[in-house]
Amino acid sequence: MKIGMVCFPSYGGSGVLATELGRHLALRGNQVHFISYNQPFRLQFHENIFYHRVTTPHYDLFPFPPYFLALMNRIAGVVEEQELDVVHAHYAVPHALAVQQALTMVDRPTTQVTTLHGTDITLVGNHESFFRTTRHAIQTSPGLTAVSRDLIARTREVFNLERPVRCIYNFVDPGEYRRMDPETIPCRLRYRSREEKLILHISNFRPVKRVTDVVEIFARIQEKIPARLLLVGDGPDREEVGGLVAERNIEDRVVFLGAQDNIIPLLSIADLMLLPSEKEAFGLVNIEAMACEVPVIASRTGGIPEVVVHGETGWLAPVGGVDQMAERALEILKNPDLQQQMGQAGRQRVIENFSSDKIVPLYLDYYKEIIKGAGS
Ligand code: GMT
Repeated sequence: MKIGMVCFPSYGGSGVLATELGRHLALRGNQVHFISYNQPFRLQFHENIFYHRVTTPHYDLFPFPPYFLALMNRIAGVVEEQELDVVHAHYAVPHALAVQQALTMVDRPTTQVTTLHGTDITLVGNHESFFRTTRHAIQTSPGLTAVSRDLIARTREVFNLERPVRCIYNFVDPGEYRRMDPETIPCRLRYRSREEKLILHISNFRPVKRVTDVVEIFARIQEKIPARLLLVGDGPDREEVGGLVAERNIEDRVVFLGAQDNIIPLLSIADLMLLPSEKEAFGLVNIEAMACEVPVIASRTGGIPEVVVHGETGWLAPVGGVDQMAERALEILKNPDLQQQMGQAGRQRVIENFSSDKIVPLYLDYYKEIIKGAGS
């Protein structure tokens, strides 16, 4: 099959998911064409993977570079030149509409699948500036998937949508995401001493992630046991988080690592993952952690309860419940057997439900179903 992938190339769950999906489809013999303004950051070479850059010209008349027009133009060109069977739009805004409009410009029966990732519905798509276009694009996309059952429910609620939406969860490759022997990781003792517990948070530091809650939870943990906090990622709340770390007087216990490409060594030296988000359609980072046998403490919101099993692979608590999250964290960190048990249960859950072997065929089957529908 020849598949177009339209996604954001930067750090962020939807881009990572699209890139990994493209890679696994290519490994299965499909030809995959990425179309974006930059090469997706985790994209590796493979003979079945192609990258088509979208360039937006600057012109005095345009106060804002018209990326949407350039993107549509590029998609239409690639569809025609490469004779694509399907174009997969990741993130509704603006990709769903860009693909839809591009396909009206070509003389081919190429069809479209759109995947909703979360903030495209809960934060961006429902903004009054985008509401009508987002609703129209997702209403008319031939194929529509969402990354959790909760996101499907939110989409129906926000857009008053009745059309079918297929739930296809995020995935990881458990062959790649597996706990390395911590003794083989050179940076291990740089971030923690042997007596200390290591708590990890990875995100884009947007307000929706509530990274200040991570600091509050950690401040409570380190009062009771020797521990360090490793913060991976960067974004708008970075300054505020730094300020809170200073205010709580825990600068010597917190390490800011910035955005990182390879998080497997970091997951492998971690004892616990914290994700206290306000909203989270799925929480890709939770399955990355679980695959590396790291128990997760997260908020009971969005699609997280479909992923993290309360009391089995970690603990869930209400959004903002920092005291409760700190108590649950201490329960795990003070009990190595429980930590190991939850870690192993997490990995097993990923293998059974969120592995590339289980999920990638679901996308392929869905493409075939939509292509067949478009041809009939
Ligand atoms: O919030 C992020 O981490 C980035 C965001 C994105 O669109 O890149 O992630 C969304 O898509 C991921 C992949 O499907 C999901 O795992 C995340 O839960 C979702 N983020 C939110 O809903 C806040």
